[in-house]
Amino acid sequence: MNASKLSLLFLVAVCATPLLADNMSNMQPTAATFASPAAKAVGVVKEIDNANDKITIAHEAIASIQWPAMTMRFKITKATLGRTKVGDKIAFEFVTQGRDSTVTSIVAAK
Ligand SMILES: [Cu+2]
Repeated sequence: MNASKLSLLFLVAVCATPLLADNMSNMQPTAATFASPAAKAVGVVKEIDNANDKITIAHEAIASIQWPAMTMRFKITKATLGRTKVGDKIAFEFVTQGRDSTVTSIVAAK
């Protein structure tokens, strides 16, 4: 078998693997399957709802996803929230899935 046949076989093997994985996971889509790519934004924390794992952020316009500035609620885990408190100015990343937007990271902003 020559080198080009070998590399073709390799290519076929690599391409087939994700298809198999997709079929296996069809019955139970994960969050990652439908989530948009992470968007970055800057805003001020208006409210933290610990009981419901939600945070309200007055965020600036987000050009990458064509969102205007607004105040809205995001889902957030306590681990991601960390020591964030009301009044903090933050730079954060989030993903949107259906009607839910979930904050995936937060750092203090100047
Ligand atoms: Cu918004």
